[in-house]
Amino acid sequence: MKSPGALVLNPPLGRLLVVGDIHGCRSEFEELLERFSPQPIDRIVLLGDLINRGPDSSGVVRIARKLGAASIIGNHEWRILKARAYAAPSMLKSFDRPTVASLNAADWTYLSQMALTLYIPRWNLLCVHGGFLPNHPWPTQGPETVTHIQVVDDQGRAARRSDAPDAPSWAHFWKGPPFVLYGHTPRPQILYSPLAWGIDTGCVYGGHLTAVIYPSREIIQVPARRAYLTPTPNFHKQSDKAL
Ligand SMILES: [Mn+2]
Repeated sequence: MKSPGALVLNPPLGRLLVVGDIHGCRSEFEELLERFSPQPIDRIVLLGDLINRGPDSSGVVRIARKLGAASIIGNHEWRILKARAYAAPSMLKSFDRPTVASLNAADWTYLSQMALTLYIPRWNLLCVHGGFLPNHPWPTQGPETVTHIQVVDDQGRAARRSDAPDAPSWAHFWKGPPFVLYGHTPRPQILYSPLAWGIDTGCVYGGHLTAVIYPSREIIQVPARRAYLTPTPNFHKQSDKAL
């Protein structure tokens, strides 16, 4: 299957809103948009995992389409796109099935156009769903790495936090440039590293939906209406501290 493309953009004339993992939390996403109040010269970027786990995946995708938001591909979108491309429903997880059933043709087109990375050189800003393996040039890293990486294990490999709970976040090793905004690793608070901010604050687990506005770097956070899912034990664990 063809890898999603790397997007390089000029800064918008107005503001850029970069939104963390929404996971079907449509009401919280709508409240965030109300607070941001998008103007025609603004641009919206979603950091992937728009779908699954929460109450209204297709509703979130439809808002994203209507807004003309640029979306970065998350591991959830990558998996359902692969299952569709290979006509292999066995690749789906159980919670993918209601999502897949709810998507129309235009939704699939939107998902298939999601970018692997979004880079704005003039702002030295790079957006990605999961992150990057340190000590490898970021533009050469493919979807399996950048949509999945959470931590770096003691062999220097990309790993899930659940497989290596004491391993440091990839962001701990990130030396830039550029500065990275990422999601995928849910934590109760934003993880501020010197050159990377992790803004998945676990809305679907009852945390917050977080966004960063550029160039002001103002933060908007909307509390979850409720916990749609019980958090994993690692959610509240703060082993992956900033430098
Ligand atoms: Mn993810």
